[in-house]
Amino acid sequence: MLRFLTAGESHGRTLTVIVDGLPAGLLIDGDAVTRDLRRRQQGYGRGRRMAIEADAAVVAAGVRHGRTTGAPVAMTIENRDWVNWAFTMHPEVDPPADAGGAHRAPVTRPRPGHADLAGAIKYGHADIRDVLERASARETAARVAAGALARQLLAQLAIDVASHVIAIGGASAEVCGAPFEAILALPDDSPTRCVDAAAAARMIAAIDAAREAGDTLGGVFEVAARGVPAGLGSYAQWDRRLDGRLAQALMSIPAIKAVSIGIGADAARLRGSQVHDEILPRAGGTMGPEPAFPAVRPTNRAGGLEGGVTNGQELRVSASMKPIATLMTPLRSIDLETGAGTAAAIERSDVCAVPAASAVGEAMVALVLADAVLERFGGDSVDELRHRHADWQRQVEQRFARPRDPEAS
Ligand code: EPS
Repeated sequence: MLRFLTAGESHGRTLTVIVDGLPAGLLIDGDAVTRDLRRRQQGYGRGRRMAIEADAAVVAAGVRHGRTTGAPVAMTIENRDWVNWAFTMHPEVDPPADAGGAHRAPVTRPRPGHADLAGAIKYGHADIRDVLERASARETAARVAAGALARQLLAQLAIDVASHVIAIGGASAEVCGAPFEAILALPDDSPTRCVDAAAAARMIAAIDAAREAGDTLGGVFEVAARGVPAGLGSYAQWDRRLDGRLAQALMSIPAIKAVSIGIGADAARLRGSQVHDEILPRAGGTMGPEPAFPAVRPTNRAGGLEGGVTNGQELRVSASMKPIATLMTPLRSIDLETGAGTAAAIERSDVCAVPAASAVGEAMVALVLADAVLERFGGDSVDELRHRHADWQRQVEQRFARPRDPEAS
């Protein structure tokens, strides 16, 4: 089982992440981890925090001479901004007055849409900073570091994960069908991560208009995975269905309000003949490219999952992100100290973070797929995992290599 835990606050000293269950012998590409982290910092409409941070992960455990040992991998990500918050975030009961940064007043005016009010009620906090520091989207940097390791494990089995943005506010691209290669070709510093240039221009205009109005925008991103073996997940038990596990992983990203598998909610208003992907014989019965399969599917509206199990098609899952909760033209709220009506607090923030969220979505999908691959094939070392995966592929080849003789018993 592959698990990960994160710790750390947005303006604390560091973020920390522990990834448990990686097989031994995986050569870790640190530059690739940094690349994933930097991609999360990109996106038109990101806030000024991104000019402060240059996210990179320092490996603190579980890796020796570049390779995983099978022990838990621990990584830390420095918050460069900590120096400006050291007094506010100091762990000591009486922080030294010269610890660093302003001596900030408690936050008492919850922002509608963030965890502020619910968190203050739940944990009994008088200062909402004790909520927002952990609820902040900053935590997703730790998930991206963990996801980068999962991505590198999946690459050992020729499984690739990529993402693109299909809508920001009312500006949307062709919803389904962006080819995987076109998604992969998006530059890391793409301002919108949208493969449709005309839609990307509309997205940027929508972000500019929202900024001008002191408002914010959300949108929709899709994560695609190629080379995913059939048979991951199971319909045998509710919590083993991979669609549910992927949905939970994506829903857990801050600000996500809906997840779709394949064509998602559109399937509810169409007929079966317009939704289900037919199964056609592969021409000549020969085995085609990965996955080794006798069948071809002319469509993939199911997004690579049927019955909670991968079917060998590309995985396509999308997530809908609500607009950022901090508005520069704040909405109405109350002051928790007095109960009086007032404007919500204003924290430094983004206007739009959908491209960043798509990078987080990739990480979460990679983590779920890596867990499902280890669950399906096992292996305490990467070599063992690779051999077991190759053996399964050979079995599928043998089983389907020739069209069955209808006369055969
Ligand atoms: C973010 C870090 C935060 C925010 C933003 C995204 O840093 P700071 O609070 O210092 O500006 O910029 O977080 C949110 C918009 C939010 O609502 O949590 C990040 O690292 O992604």
